[in-house]
Amino acid sequence: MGKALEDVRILDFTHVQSGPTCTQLLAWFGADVIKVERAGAGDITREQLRDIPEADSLYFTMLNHNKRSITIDTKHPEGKLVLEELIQSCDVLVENFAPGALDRMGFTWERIQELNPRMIVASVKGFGPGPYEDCKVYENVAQCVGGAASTTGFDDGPPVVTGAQIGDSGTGLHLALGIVTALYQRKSTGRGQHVLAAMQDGVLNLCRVKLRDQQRLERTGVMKEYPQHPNGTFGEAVPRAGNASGGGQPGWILKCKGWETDPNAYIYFIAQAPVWAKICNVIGREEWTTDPDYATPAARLPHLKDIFAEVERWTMTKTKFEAMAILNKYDIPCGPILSMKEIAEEPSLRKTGTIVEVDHPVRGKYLTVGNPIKLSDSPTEVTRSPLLGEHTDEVMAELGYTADQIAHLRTVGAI
Ligand code: CAO
Repeated sequence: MGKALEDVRILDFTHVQSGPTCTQLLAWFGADVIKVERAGAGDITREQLRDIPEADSLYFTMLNHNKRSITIDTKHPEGKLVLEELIQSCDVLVENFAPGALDRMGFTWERIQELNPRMIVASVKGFGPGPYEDCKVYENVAQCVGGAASTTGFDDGPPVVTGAQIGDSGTGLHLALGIVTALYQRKSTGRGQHVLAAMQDGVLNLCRVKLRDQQRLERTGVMKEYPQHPNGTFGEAVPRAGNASGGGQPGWILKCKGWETDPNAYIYFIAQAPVWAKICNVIGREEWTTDPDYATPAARLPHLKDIFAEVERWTMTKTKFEAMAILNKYDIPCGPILSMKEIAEEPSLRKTGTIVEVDHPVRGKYLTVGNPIKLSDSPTEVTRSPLLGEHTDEVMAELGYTADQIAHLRTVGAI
């Protein structure tokens, strides 16, 4: 079976996490992704957080599957010529260098357009145009400036960053959508364009509901579904909501059997209005279905803490999986808090290719997260990440270089 993006060639100038997430996804959809790295060094993550000496780190391998690696010194005059040929033969250039780095290399938007007017240039930057556009940005900085940190954590504690890499991987996903959209538009215009995904914007997009709440707070002065209601106070800005649900159905994390020793013996429980009567039955509080203080969603809002405490008395008598099985029988939305160990060992995730075991010539077998997006006509086969410069000769030969020319470029340090 063919692949959705099999005609697309990508010049992958990305490093660390945000850019590589994007190009890995495009590679999984079938694009030929050629990763350009510096000889002798490569993407800095090859050696970061190493768990096996001399082997590419899991940080690198898990973000660079299905790609080819070519080494080029893009500041060497002869290296620049190779890069120019690659620009002429590719459809998309993806980069997440610090602001201005591509220009300093001599590859401005104008120069790239001169070389290949059909080229789509896609960039991740920390910030969009404005006062901070020249700043370098990493994941947690993006979470802080995009509204995630100020709205995560508990009201009586400091801002908290989340383990979900919404700044890096989240922005990589946004960029991938921008690239595919630009490729689609190129079909009618014949022209490339610049695609920018700023990490601050990507995080803010994922925190959209909090800007919703900011405006609700300004209008009404209170947010009745937040744990601060009815006993706490609200300030000028959306407060941290603990584990409250971001949607219209109240939810909270509750202890389950074994919580005293197992840090993940918890379940997320949603007091969804349509199944309120079933909830009352399951926990043995049938009278709440008719009690005017509990019978309607609005009446329940000031009592959410009591309600969750009562449900927790029930969940503490069950393991998280027992509670999940019982609650789902009654269509009551909930979810066990799964540890990474439990997720890694979950057979159904292996079956769908969401967790994949990959073999690597230096590190041996390891687990990775496969393509979370499943296309019925473009199935993903996850292949290992490339060794540094593994495909330099192959790609150079495709560009028409002879073995002697390749040897010369290697001798002068251009590749
Ligand atoms: N040959 C020669 N030089 C190369 C090269 C190659 N193949 N590849 C990269 N370089 C050079 C760049 O041209 C740049 O040189 P100058 O500073 O002289 O212009 C230099 O390597 C370093 O690039 P950088 O500034 O991007 O890297 P850094 O480690 O200093 O910063 C990061 C890293 C991530 C903070 C920065 O790239 C950034 O802000 N990127 C945009 C936002 C982003 O993606 N952040 C998330 C990263 S994932 O957590």
